Amino acid sequence: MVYDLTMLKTFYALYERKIERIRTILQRPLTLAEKILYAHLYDEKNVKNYKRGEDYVNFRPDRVAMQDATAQMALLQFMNAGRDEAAVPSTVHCDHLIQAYKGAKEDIATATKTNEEVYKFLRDVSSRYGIGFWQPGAGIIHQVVLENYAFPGGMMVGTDSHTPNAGGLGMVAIGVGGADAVDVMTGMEWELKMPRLIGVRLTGTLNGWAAPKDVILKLAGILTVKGGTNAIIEYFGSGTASLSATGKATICNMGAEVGATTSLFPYDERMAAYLKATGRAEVADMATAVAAGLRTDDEVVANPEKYYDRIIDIDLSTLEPYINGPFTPDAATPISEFSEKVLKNGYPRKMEVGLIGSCTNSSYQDLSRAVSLARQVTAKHLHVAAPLIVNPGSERIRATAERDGMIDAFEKIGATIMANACGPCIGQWKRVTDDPTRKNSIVTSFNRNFAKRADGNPNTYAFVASPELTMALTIAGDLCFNPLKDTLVNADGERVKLSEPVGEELPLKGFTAGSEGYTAPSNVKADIVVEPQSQRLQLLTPFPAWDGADLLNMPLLIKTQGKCTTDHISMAGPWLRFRGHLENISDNMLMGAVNAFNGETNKVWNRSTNTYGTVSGTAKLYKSEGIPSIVVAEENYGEGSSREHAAMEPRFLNVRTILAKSFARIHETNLKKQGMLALTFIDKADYDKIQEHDLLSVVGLKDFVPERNLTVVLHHEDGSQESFEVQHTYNEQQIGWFRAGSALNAR
Ligand code: MIC
Ligand code: SF4
Repeated sequence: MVYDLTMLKTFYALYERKIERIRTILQRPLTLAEKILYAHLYDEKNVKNYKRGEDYVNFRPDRVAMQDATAQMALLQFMNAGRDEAAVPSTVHCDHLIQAYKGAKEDIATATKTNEEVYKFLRDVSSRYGIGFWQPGAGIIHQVVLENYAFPGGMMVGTDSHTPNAGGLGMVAIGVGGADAVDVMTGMEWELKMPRLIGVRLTGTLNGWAAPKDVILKLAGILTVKGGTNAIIEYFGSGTASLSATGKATICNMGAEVGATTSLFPYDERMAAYLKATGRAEVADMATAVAAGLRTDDEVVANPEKYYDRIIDIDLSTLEPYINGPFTPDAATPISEFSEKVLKNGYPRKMEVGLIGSCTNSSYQDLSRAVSLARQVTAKHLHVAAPLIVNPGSERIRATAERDGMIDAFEKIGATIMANACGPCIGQWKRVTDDPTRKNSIVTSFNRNFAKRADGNPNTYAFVASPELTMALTIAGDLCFNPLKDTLVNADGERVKLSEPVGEELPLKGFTAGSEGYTAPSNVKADIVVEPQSQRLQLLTPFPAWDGADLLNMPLLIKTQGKCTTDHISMAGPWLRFRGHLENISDNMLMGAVNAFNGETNKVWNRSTNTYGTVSGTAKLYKSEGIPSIVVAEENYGEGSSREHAAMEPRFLNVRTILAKSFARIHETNLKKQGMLALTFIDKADYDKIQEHDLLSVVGLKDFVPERNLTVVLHHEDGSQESFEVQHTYNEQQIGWFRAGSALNAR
């Protein structure tokens, strides 16, 4: 057993009384999210009605999870925080650094060699500070958390944006940057703006080709990539109980794609069944005993308009399968309209690779439904037109799928089974292609499809769909194929139809453990050594404190145009190897962002040399001259990942301010934590006033206080000036971080 049963016993023993007390003080019915949030206030004395979307509140999460690509920076900061042991149960998961190429066995062997130094560091630090360690190949963080640690009513933070996956087991699980994880691991209060609540009412039951994934694919189209910012999406209504726990997890996982703080389902029998199947019958019993406290109050469900900030209805019975993309996860299209869209927009029609798995969609149910289609290939004498890649989410899933003949069925149709790791989902994919300059389409059961994400190729059009639809399109090799109505020609020249996918929610014979790959912390207090000449790891030097002056005459480093996700700011793939080395990874800063003045990437005007250069090279030169610079951006800047490198790199290269039309939640917090100024336009049209050769000043910093605007002055090249007010969301404490140079300095 890897989870802490004693902790859970105490938690459930106190839970009901806590909820009663909260209800008595607040004097109103509660939604599930409210119950869990208020039950985790840092100081129980502080129960009062917090204003959603406005008040900052301090919480005390139960757990922390970190994955290898973000854990390095999180732990480097933790090591500077002066604690001897993590204050709450915490785990590290080695999943992002394994490159998918030949198949699981070879790829893990290669990764173990190429990442030896990093894995050793993570293992040693984990052991030293009482943190559980999951080795490469054990599985993807969110799947491993769901199988072992998530519990109804709990609260956790994870250094990965898809941490909300655990909402499938009724846990408030929130993606954060490493500095936030350090707050929790040091036992300090963890701060979050009280989220707004979006209620999604599910009715009916899924049938046919529709899968849980389609709920969130449709919702992404409704909410868009920023519609969930600073909100928790709470699912309620009769339809919730018809979805498996893992299906719920898929839906919660991808809530990250609409920017939601987290997503949450009420406790039910499907969750209990999953807990039991994964060896946690005791947790299921304890949760069942307090079940009412793990659901939204009936009064809320009866009058949701009164209690949620927004309500969206989805009828599962009529839900169509969706395909979202390319380049953004909110471009949602029902399958019935997809082929028309493909033809109209000239998307490459040939479907070149199908990819199944990832943290989003590798449950037993997902795999078994996809396998039911794979089995039809042989039975109906079909031919699979595109290569198939499968990344199981965990060793437990892989071993069970192997025992039940599913791996074999995939392999029979030519699939390559990759490691139980992120792989192609995060650009760790050594894709073999005849011509990378050719536009090409891929379909994945993953969650994100930003440009260049999977294979680094801007010519790849990536679409996300359910595993079953991904499988069907892989068989057809044609984006215009609609398995609900179209037929395929088989080897005998006959027209055949794929039958609807079917599958088991949970393995009838139970899960088999596989070789789990978990190392419990030893707590041997050995010194952690980081070699000064290492290219992979670098100890952190604190950022300098604010010098007390306004930020004057900053050159515009880049004015970005359009989408600027964390993949644009700090690319993953080959750069993941520098996630523990701030100086080295800073060379990728903003290399994917489009310069608004020339439409190109990584080509910005350098005022010191009057030539064009890379973004990081230009910033580096300014830094060497002691000049701070500024970045200007459009909507939802920093969308996507929790990687705090996207905030630390600019800070390291002396960028002092990001001025955007809006920010994604995790990224805005990351910027604040690292002592940056994250400002937003009040009048978005002011973005257009900024010219390529401008110098920008931020004035009013001596009176930097919450809720008071600052002023930006533009010094144009012709000597004229313009100024406008900009706003910020810093509270007292966060202003302290800015003054101290970072949150870590302010401790
Ligand atoms: C992602 O899906 O983008 C990642 C890679 O898992 C990131 C974390 C990272 O950048 O390391 C995330 O989602 O937070
Ligand atoms: Fe890994 Fe992809 Fe999941 Fe991120 S979204 S944790 S990269 S599998």
